[in-house]
Amino acid sequence: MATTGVRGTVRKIDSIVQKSTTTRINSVSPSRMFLEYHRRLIYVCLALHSSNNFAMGPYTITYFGVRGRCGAMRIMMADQGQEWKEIVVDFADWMKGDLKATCVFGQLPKLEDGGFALYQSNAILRHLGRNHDAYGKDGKEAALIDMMCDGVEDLRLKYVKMIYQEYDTGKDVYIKDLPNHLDKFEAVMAKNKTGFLVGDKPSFADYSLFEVLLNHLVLCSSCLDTFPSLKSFVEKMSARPKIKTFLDSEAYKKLPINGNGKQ
Ligand code: GTB
Repeated sequence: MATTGVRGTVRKIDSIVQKSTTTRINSVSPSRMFLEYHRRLIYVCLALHSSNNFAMGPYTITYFGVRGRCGAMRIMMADQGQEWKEIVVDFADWMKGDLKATCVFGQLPKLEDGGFALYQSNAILRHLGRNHDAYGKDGKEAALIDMMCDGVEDLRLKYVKMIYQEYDTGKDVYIKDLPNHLDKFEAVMAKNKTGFLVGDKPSFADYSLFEVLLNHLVLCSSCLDTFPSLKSFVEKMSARPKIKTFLDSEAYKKLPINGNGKQ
């Protein structure tokens, strides 16, 4: 992923530099032109580096006062040693509609990275993955990380549907069926042997899986008992010093998992 990003940027720089060199320095000698080309390339690189293309914080999350769709990104930023600000939106204020009207899909969360605004929690995780080198070492790892993130999203959507739409009638059935979903993650985790889904360090998909598993342990404390690799994954992620500090913080503990109080 990083390679693709750099290649894309280099192509962009090339086209900018080519335009400027052909329009302004086509009357000088080839050697002078070569030097001028590279001088301008460095200026463009510096300009891009200090623009939003390479922005890495300060981040601001705008969301409701719950863990919900922001749990994974918060854990990821904490583990990466990245500070962020929170704008907590009161649901009654949200219902007035003014903020909703400004959101691309009429929903939160929103992440601001400097002057760059982004919606959709998984797009935000990917953005953080790119910024913090948590998106695999090459294109194939990045594709596998995308696949695992989409797998976590499928499970998260089932969980959210049960929580918000059928908690009283569907919780027991959901818990009974849960092993049929967790076994897929167990198989991937056991096969990789590094303690992470893909590669040998945490990716944004690991943070997403970790957070969804924490929620499931609240729903059913024994749900990982038959999944040793997932159980060990949760224990090791929870023990990472910056994650531990975050999970132990009042800021984290005071937030309900979901917006309707069910968990
Ligand atoms: N695909 C999107 C993503 O991944 O970011 C889904 C985002 C989403 O569902 N956002 C919900 C939202 O903005 C909040 S998460 N809802 C308001 C709307 O659609 O107008 C679920 C949620 C619901 C209620 C509360 N609450 O009452 O505090 C908190 C969170």
